[in-house]
Amino acid sequence: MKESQPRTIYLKDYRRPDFLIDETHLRFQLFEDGARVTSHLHIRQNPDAVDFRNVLRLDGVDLELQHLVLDGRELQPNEYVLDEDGLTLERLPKAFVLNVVTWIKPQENTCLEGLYRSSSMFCTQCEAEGFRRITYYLDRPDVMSRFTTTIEAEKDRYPVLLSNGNPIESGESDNRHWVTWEDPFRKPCYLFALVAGNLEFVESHYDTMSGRRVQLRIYVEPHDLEKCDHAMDSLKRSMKWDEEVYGREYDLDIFNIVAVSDFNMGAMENKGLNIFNSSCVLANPKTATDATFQRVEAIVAHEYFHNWSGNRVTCRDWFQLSLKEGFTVFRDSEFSADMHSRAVKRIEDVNLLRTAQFAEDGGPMAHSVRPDSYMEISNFYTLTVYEKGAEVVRMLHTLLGAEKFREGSDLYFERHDGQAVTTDDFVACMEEVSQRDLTQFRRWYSQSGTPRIVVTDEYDEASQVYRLHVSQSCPPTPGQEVKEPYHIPMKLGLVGSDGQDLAIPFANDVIELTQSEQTFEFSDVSSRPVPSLFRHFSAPVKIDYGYTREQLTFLMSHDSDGFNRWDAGQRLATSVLQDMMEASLAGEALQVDQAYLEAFRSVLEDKGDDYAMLAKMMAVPSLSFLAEQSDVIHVDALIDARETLQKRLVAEFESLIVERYQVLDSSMKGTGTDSLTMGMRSYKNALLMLLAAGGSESVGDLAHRQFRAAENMTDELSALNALVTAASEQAAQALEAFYQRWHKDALVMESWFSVQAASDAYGSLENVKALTEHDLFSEKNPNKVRSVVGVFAGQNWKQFHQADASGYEFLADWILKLNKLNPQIAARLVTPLTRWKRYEPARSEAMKSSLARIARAPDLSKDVYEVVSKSLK
Ligand code: B3K
Ligand code: ZN
Repeated sequence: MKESQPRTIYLKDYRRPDFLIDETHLRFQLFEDGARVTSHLHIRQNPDAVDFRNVLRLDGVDLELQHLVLDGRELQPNEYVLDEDGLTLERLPKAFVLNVVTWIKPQENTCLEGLYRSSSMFCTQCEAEGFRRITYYLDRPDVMSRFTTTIEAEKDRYPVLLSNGNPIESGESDNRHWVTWEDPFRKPCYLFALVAGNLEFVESHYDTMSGRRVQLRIYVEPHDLEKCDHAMDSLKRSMKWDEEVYGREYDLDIFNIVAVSDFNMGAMENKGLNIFNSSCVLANPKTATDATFQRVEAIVAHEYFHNWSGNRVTCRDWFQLSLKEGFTVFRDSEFSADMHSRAVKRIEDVNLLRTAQFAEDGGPMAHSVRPDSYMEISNFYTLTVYEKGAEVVRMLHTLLGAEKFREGSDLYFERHDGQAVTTDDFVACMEEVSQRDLTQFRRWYSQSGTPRIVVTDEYDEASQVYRLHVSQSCPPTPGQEVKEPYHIPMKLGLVGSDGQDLAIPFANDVIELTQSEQTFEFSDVSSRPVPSLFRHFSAPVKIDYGYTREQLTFLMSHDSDGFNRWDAGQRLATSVLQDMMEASLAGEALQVDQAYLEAFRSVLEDKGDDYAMLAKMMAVPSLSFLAEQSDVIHVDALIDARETLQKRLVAEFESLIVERYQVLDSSMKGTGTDSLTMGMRSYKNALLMLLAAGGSESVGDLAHRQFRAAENMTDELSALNALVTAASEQAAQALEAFYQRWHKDALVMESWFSVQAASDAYGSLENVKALTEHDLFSEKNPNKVRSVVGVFAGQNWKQFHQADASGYEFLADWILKLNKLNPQIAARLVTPLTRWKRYEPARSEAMKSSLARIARAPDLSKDVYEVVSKSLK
């Protein structure tokens, strides 16, 4: 273990800043061996500081300080204190000007925070604490300043020079040129951005609701110009949606997006200059799958929506991260639901939540939506802060109704415009407009863990009374032994034997749970109904009601709620699979329940045209979902049960599946990306994948034909995936053909890497190691690391969990390698190992010892140290 542990930061220690920075003038001089950053800061004592201390502590990491000038006088080294992570000045006047000159080395910056190089460009990433790698500054979100930025660089290499706001001046001399940008909006430094490179752009415009014309540009490397249209259209749709649904209008005259190939996350909402991981913005049907199209649309929307929920109103401190992220995820998710199928979007979101977020909430890194403490804030950009945070906002929407919720959001934006605020401020606005007491509801922000709801019911035929008994509890999580009851909206349906919903006496069919145990009584119920609980997944909880398989098949075909129809199918499949796992553990023959086969048949025979939904309905629950449902994860039994089920489905229904596949395949060609066409493709390819996973004889030919005839990446990649999954004869040849066709396209090659890393047959440890040595692989590129190492550890259950622990050791080696290069990515990769306590003893021990080996390594980054040390507790 590290000798000196990283410091833990606590929410309870929050203090207002003692100093404010009204103006920030920056000058960047970019060179091939480094960059000089000159800052000119107008600083003053904060009149609202509590217990003011006249000590100015500026954050700064990996900077070479060249000059420090206070009100025109160069300071001598004995007038300030410089240490590893900052600079301290004392006894300062009420207001003063500080000039700081630092020299930094973007070329050597592999952590991809601050100013760094990606391909031939310079770019920045400052959230959460990257600005301190650029210059000494008050790097905290509650210090908001007006920024003016001048960028100076060689003209030929870097013809494009961008920053936030509007360009106001430019000039050139010899072979260098410069541009000055001014951002009229005050902002925290985490929203600062700069890009310099040899870029080209696609341009369009948007006329806002008040009639202002906004120039829209997407900057990319020249060879990516033909991949920008979809992001541009998505941006315009987002701008319109935010005007219509939230009354939010864009506020600058320019909105720029830049695509960057080396990026730690998806994208970043810098004011007026969003920077995107190229994989989350570039798409055309030839090179990107439908799933990518939808992801690009959602992320473009998400970053755009941040202009209000994040930028105009920002976070007081990083514990409030969900203030902007939870709200913005809720906003982007509703946007996608409006653009496509609401039920399908809900299914996808809930799938992610119930597998990955529930696992996080039940693991050693569990934290509340508003965490109480952290060592490294980068570790808290989590599914809990984002996805559970969005569910919490969704529950407010459900409790208040759409109209009051909109009133609350209007009040929030109006009251807090230009401020850095807290999640409490957000809830207070909702409270005020609805006149409701949301004190108990606030526990969703402060308590971690997934609540469990147990429902039992009784029906009394004589009195025609039906009762639901509902109890709630929440298991202990690290640092939180005891939980208080939550305020939970349960959207309920009671489905009568005729398949119709009974009328129930609750506004919008929402029952509010507030106590540990409650009973709800319904009168005049003429026969026993089937309860449809938490429709549309109205709360992020685990639901325990002893459904019979008959009730589940009944709900699958009769529930008026699309999400719950799908969920009934998943529950049925899960319960069947659980029986099969038990049989596998007991060494008995694995039986597939007839009721499930019949339900599956009816999905296949459904002639409706909601294809996207049918694709979801027929999906066999994933290994990760099944693992999350298990008390103890028995890897072999899990795989055995799931594989056996898929084989049985194919054995039983092969001809029907093939027929459905062929009808769809022949009725759709081309590259359309409308919802209906994408839905058809997803269903068709889900059928093909089932044939591949279930050992169909015919899949090799079908997939190979599809592979050769494909006119779009969805069909091409699905066919390749099917061939690889089925380990068919044609697979090796198809992988080679795909490589030949696409090796010049970095993003397409990421899929080529993942398809192999995820496969039993092609993703053996040996092959995966070879992939990491491939010419097109780079350990410095996060997308490549994720597509090989991340996919192997997260999706290739058979190979990653090899009984000899070789998969775990391989992952540990990578974590240690990346610990130095890119700590953020390293810490993310630890996730699969952190779940060691959930596994059967042998694997559990092996995972733990790989973690312990990481923990013993010298010089662990804060990022990795925090995750590993908490996981070993
Ligand atoms: N706000 C950024 C995430 C920054 C992550 C920093 N480690 C992207 C987003 O959520 O929109
Ligand atoms: Zn965000």
